[in-house]
Amino acid sequence: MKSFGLFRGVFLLTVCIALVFAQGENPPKKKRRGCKCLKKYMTEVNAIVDQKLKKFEEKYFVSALPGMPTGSERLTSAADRRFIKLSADVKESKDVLSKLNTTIRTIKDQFLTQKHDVSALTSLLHKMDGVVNNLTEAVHRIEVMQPSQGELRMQPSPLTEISTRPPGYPRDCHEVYNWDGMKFKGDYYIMIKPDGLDKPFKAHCKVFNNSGWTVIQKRQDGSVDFFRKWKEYKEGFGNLEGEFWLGNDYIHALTTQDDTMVHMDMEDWTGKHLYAEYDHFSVEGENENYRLHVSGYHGNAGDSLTSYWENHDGMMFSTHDKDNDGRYYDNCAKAYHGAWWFNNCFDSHLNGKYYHKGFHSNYFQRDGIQWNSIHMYSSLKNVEMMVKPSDRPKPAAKITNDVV
Ligand SMILES: [Ca+2]
Repeated sequence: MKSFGLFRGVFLLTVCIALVFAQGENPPKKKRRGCKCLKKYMTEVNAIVDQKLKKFEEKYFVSALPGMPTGSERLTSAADRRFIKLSADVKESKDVLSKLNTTIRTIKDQFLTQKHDVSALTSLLHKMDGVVNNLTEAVHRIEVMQPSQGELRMQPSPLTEISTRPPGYPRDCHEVYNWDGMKFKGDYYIMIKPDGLDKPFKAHCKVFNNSGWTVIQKRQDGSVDFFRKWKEYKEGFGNLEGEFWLGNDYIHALTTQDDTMVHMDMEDWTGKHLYAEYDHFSVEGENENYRLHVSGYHGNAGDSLTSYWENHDGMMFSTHDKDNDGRYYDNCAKAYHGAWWFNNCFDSHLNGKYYHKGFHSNYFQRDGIQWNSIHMYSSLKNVEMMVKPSDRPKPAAKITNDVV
């Protein structure tokens, strides 16, 4: 109130002084009217100022804050309240903005830090996917194998099974699998010691079809020469992680300690995967020239080991430096660049020459990796031979009517 009255007084005095000076600078030609004239001017100016202030109040405050007191008091209180409220709003908004700014800066820092690790995280996620898949498979297998409550009482506990595990090296890969040493599908490299051997050797073990298989032969890229001598086939050659022949002495030990089955995985150059499995497969010792006994074919590759046309069952092993084959006039190993249980000469020969793209140098030569029921005149791309104890019953002994 006080400040507004003072303002009006100063304003009127300024107007009067201005009028006096204006008259002094431009003296009228007529006679001066004196104090009456000044009083009249001041009254008129005062009326104009009041009118302007009233309009200002009505325009900016009365309509916005109805019901408030009139006059300069209302003007001041309304303006103060609005100012205080606006100040509070601004302060609150500033606080909110400050917090938001801090949060955004934190998120930005975290993003910049994590950006460098995105590729590593992606790789880790892929690996975790693989682990999760394997675990899912293992859980599924456990669920399938889980015995009923009645069976559970009859079974030894896992602890008992572990305590009965024999000391020393496993006899083959399947034994490791049965000890739960190979939980997941894939390749393993394990020291094994079949019966009859003085010392262990490193084997390539493979898990599939809920079994642990010992790999005895592998072809995949032609990196290893298979045209080798008797001694090399006896002891084995190549690289377990690439191409190799395990060795006839090891194969003999593996296939005679238990009734054994063999599985042959094959792929041709069109990408077709085929397999042949024989329920009973054994190889005699060196003194019998590693003679082969094989029977019980099943699979989708066709039987090229015990076929009518060229039966390899009962044949001895032959290399180019030791001819034990069934062809009296020729050396099959030498003629077909490999080593096998040749008859006269073969219906299958998985140790032949590796031909990239499968074509022989001579169409009729047939010295490649052959399984005739798949292809007669082209060589295979990938081969894997593996053994495990047979889960099929042995064939019944032949009944004879001989009179004793
Ligand atoms: Ca011969």
